[in-house]
Amino acid sequence: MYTQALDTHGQEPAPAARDLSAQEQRFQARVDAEEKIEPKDWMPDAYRQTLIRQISQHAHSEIVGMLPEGNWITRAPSLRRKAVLMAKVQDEGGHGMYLYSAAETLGVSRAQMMQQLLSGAAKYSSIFNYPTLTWADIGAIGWLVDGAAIMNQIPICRCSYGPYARAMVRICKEESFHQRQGFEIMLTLAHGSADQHTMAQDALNRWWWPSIMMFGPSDADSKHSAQSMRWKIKRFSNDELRQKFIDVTVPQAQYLRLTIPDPRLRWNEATQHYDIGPIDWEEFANVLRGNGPCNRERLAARRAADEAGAWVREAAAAHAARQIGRSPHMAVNPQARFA
Ligand code: BYC
Repeated sequence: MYTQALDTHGQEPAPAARDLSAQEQRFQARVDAEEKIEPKDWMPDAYRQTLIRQISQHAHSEIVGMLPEGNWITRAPSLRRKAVLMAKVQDEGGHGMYLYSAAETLGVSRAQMMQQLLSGAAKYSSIFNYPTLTWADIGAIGWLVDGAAIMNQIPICRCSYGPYARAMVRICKEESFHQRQGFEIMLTLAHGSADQHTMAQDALNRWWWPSIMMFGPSDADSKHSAQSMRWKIKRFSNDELRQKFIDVTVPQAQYLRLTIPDPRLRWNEATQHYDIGPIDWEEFANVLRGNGPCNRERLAARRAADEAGAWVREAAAAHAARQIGRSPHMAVNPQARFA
């Protein structure tokens, strides 16, 4: 349902060949020929920096994304729900680890990335700055947020950079399970008692627009899309993926007998897509500026976890140093975070 065929329309024309050095032209030819770029291959510095930016933001999103759902592990309504949610949150942590590892192959250290997150300099997905107020929010996150994530991430399995593409294959399989568990929670609630149905509708009301915004600014305002599509880091524009998500999700909401909170939502016979009402880009910008409902809480939680875990990293580094017969003080490795 979420799989997408290769489609390159919407790409801007490539810059004139004379604007690229011979080395850049050879690089672009490899990308155009669908060859994978590997860590030791030559690559333009801007390609490297774009990947570091996107992959590290993606990794941070997975790690911060553990917080809103982790909030419900102790309050899950049954042992089965608790076990499933714990597994899902653990998966997100694993995704963060694969992605930090993929970014490290580009020459950035995990310590640098972590410092950027904890200082507030790095971005992570806007969606995780919203609170999880009821159990139905866990259903809505799985259904909508993981659904949106799959839509965005399936094309990244064909990203030109090998380590990122390979990491995404496994991540997408797990995200697919996450989406189904969320939909199943929503199905149970929406077809349950009147109160449960109301709770499911309330969660949809609060998570719909933030999920739509997850895909990023509209194409007209997306500063990185054109170049990232030329380099085949991105395969579809933000608006194309957003539309695919809407088209897939509206019938799912109908099946759930829930109402999408958009009075202007209409099936457009001419385009064969759903039209939606205006997106509140001011809200999106505000969340990106750090002023969403939970931005401060999320960073505070990550900082507290980093401080609380310092002794574990030090102990792991000391143990590793002893294993290789060196002084622990010489071998304390700041990159050993999460070791
Ligand atoms: N939130 O030129 P644009 C998950 C930023 S994890 C915050 O379109 P690009 C999950 C963008 O970074 C979900 N910032 O950029 C986890 C850029 O800022 P800078 C995360 C956003 O990179 C746990 C600026 O706006 N998924 O799903 O071409 C549990 C201009 O945007 C957002 C990924 O990271 C946003 N929503 O396209 C459950 C996927 N959108 O760097 C689920 C990989 C945009 O210039 N990333 N910005 O300061 C991507 O596909 C792309 O980076 C994006 C943005 C589509 C997100």
